[in-house]
Amino acid sequence: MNAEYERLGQPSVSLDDIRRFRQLDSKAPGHPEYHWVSGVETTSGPLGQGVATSVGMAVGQKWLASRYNQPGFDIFNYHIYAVCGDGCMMEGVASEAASLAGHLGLDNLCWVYDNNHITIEGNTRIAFTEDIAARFLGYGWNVLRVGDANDIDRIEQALQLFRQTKGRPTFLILDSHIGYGSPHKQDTAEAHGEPLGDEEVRLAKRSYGWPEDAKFLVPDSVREHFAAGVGVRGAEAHRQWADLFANYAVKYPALASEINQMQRRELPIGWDRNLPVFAADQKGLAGREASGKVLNVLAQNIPWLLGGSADLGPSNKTTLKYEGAGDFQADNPGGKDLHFGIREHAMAAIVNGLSLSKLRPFGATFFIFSDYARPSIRLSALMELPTIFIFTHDAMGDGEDGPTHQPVEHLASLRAIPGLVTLRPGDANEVVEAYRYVMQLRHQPAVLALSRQALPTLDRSEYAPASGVAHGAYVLAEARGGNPELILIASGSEVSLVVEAYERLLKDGIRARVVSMPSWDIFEHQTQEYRDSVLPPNVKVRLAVEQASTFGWERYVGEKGRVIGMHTFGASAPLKELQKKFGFVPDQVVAVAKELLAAK
Ligand SMILES: Cc1ncc(C[n+]2csc(CCOP(=O)(O)OP(=O)(O)O)c2C)c(N)n1
Repeated sequence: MNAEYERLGQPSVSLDDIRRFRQLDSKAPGHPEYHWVSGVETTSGPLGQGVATSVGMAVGQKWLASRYNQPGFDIFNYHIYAVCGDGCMMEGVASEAASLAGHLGLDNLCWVYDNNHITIEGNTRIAFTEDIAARFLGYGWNVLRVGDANDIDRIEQALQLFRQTKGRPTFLILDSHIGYGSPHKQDTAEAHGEPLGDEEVRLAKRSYGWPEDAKFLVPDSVREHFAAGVGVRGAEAHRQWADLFANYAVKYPALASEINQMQRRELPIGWDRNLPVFAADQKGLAGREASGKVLNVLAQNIPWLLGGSADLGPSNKTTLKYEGAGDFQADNPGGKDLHFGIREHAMAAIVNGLSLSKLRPFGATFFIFSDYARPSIRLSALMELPTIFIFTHDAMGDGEDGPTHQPVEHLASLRAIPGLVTLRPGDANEVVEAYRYVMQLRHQPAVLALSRQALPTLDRSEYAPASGVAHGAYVLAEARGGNPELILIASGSEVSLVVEAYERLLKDGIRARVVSMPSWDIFEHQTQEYRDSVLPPNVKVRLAVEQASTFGWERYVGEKGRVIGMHTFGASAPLKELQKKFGFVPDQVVAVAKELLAAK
C-alpha cells in the first residue's frame, strides 16, 4: 500500500487514475474499494450494502461520542451521509438497516436518495412503485424532499434541516434525472449502463455550455474553487481537531491512549487477563457457553469490544452481562449490548460499519443463518476488517429443529471466502484459544462456529495443550511410541468423538494419531514443515470426521483417505439418533478406520 496515500492536500486519486478507470491497479476501480485510497470510507458495489454499513457508522459515532467526548471536547462530533439509488432502496438489507436506524433514532445519519426512477431494465414503474416517503416515515425517519437535484440552495437548506433534527435519522429524497443534459439518453436506462457515445457526449457538453471536444478537462478555476472551499475548510477543521485532541490527550491521557490504540487496531495491555481455563470434565460445556464466558471477560478488558445478536442473545450466549455493560439504545448510547433484531444481513453490515469506525464489533446468530449475513461477511474480508461473527448451533446439535436449522454447506462456503478465518473449536479450552487468536487479528474477519450442546472438556495433561489452536491444526493425541498408521482428523463436536475412537483403536493395538483441526485457513498459513509434522505425507491412511459437507476435505485426507461427513441435509430428531443415522458415533469411526487400514 502507498504509505503516502493519506497525505493531506494531495489528491489520492489523480486524473491519470481516472483516465485509467477500471484498469488494473488504477485507483479508480469499477466500484469504490476501501483502504486503497483516502476518502473511500467503505467498499460498496452490492446495492444496499453502503447504506446498511452507514447505520453501523452512525451507531459507532454515538458510542464513541458517549464514551470519549468530555465537556469542551467534542472529539467525535461527525455526521454520516450516504448517497443511495433506487437499487439500494429495493434491497432488503437497506430496509432492515433503516428500520433499526429509525428505532435507534440515529439523528447523526442522513441518506440522500437519488430518485431518478431508472434502473438497468428501465423505469422503476416495472417493479418498484411503493410510496417510499411513507415507508421511511413509517420507520420513524425525518423525510425531506427536494424536487430538483440541481437546486443547490434547496439541498443546502435540507441538509441544514437534517443537522437540526433531533431524535430521528433523515431521508432526503432528491428528484433527479439520469444522464442529465444528454438530449437523447436522459431519463433512459441506457444512461445507466452504456457509454453515451461520442456524438451524444458532445451534445450533452453543449447543453452544459462546456467545451465540446475537450476530454478529462478540469479547468484551473475548478481546482481553485475546491482549494478555496472544501480545501481550506477541511484543512482548518483538521487543524482544529488535531489541536483539540492534543489538549484532550493532556487532560484525559487514558482516554486519548484508548483512542490511539483503537485507531491502530491494537489491544489494551492486559486484554487477555482473567481468561478462563476449563478443568477436564467428561460432561463438559457447550461451545456457546464457553464463548459467553470468554466474551464477557474480553469485553471488560477491551472497552471498545461490543456487539450483539440478531435476537438470539440468550441462545448464542453473547449477551454481555457484567455490571455496566448495558443495552445500546437511543437513550443509552454507551451501552455495549447491541440488539440487532431479527435482521442478520443488516447486522453484519452494521458490524462492518462499526469496524470501519475502528471499534471491535461482534455479531451473532445461529450458524445456519450465516447465509443471511454472508454478503456482508464477504465484504468484511474484502475490506480486511477484523470483525467477529459468533455462530452457534454449528451442526445438528439442535436436533429436533430439523434440516432447516442444521448447517451442512456453511463451513465449506465460509472457508472459501479469501481472508476469512473460520474456527470451529473442539472443547471449552479450544474456545478460549480461538478467541485469543481472533482478538489479535488486525486485518481479517473471523467466524467462530460453536456447538449448542455440551462437549467434553479434554484433559490437557493427557492430550496436547489447546494453544495448538493458534496453528489451525495440531496433534492432539499421538500414537503411543509415535509412527502412526492412521490419522484421525476432526473439528468441533467431532474432536471428542475421534478421541473416543482413538482410545478404542489403541485397545485393539492400532496406532492412530488425532489431529484437532479447528481452522483450515490458519493451518494453510503455517510453514510446510509444520504442516508436514501434523500430517506426515507418508501416513496416507487418514479419516476426517466433521458434521458438515465433506466438500474440500480431500485435500487433507488424500486419495486413500475417507471423510465421515454430510452428503444430504440433516433431519428432525433427537441429536443421539441423528448421530447414529449419519455415522457420527465411535463405532462407525472405528469401523471405517479399520476398513481403511485393511485396504492399505
Ligand atoms: C446486490 C446487487 N444486485 C444487482 C446489482 C447490479 N446492478 C448494478 S446497478 C443496478 C441498477 C441500480 O439502479 P439505481 O440504483 O437506480 O442506479 P442508477 O440507475 O440511478 O444509476 C443493478 C441492478 C448490484 N450492483 N448489486
